[in-house]
Amino acid sequence: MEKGARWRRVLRAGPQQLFVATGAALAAAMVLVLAQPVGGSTKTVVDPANDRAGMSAAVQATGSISGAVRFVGSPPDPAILQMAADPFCLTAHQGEIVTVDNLVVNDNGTLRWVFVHVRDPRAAGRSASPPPPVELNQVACVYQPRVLGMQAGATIKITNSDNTLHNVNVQPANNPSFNIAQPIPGMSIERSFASPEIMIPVKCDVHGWMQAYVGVLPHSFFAVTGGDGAFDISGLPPGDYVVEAWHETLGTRTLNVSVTAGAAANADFSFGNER
Ligand SMILES: [Cu+2]
Repeated sequence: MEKGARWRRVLRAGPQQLFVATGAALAAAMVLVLAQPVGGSTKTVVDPANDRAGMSAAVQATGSISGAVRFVGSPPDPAILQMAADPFCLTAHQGEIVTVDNLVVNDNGTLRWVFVHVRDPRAAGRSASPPPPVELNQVACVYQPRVLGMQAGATIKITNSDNTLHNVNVQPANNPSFNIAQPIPGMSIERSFASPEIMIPVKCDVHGWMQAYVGVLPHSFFAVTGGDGAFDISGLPPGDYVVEAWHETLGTRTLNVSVTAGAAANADFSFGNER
């Protein structure tokens, strides 16, 4: 019922009903007053009957893992991409030098496109259902992004933003494969991967240089490094974890990390061509 209508009905009511309505309003006001923090601090009262396995405490008392992924040594000169096979791709990058981005060393000496994830964390802290959707786009004959993470069961939307033919060729090891042509700009498909898999390669058979990787995990504790090479994984229950950094040409590195509540544990990875 609309709020005003309810009060109009109350005002038209007799003294007895008005007394009941006023009493209910007073009780509601008292609840509001009692719910205010006392002495400037907020205290959450947990009913033990509804707090099976201490879930409320676990949700509140989390920590994070953050760090950077460095490249040690002299980065190789990146190879230049030849896009002449498709005039659309060539024109889209007119005046640019496009390099193969399978090993991108940032200006600060860190690595881009590293998939960092927590191996086998405990069940606590998994994200809500359904997990958030992700997108993979094909723009100027390059995948955006090159590396992305998602949760098992989430939707991945794959779009062709180009006025040329791409095909999305996905050949996972633990999930069903698919190979779909997208000849028209704006076309998109939506898929999902039920099983965790690191990493699922995505490629285009029309443009041999087009390559992307999708990491699928049963939880939300992952990140992909960008132009600053840094990552931050939050919401972890306190405990000891193995954190893995994956790079498509340099392999994987692992670190043992202890997470405490309310703190950021450091995990700096190093890859390189000098060991
Ligand atoms: Cu393509």
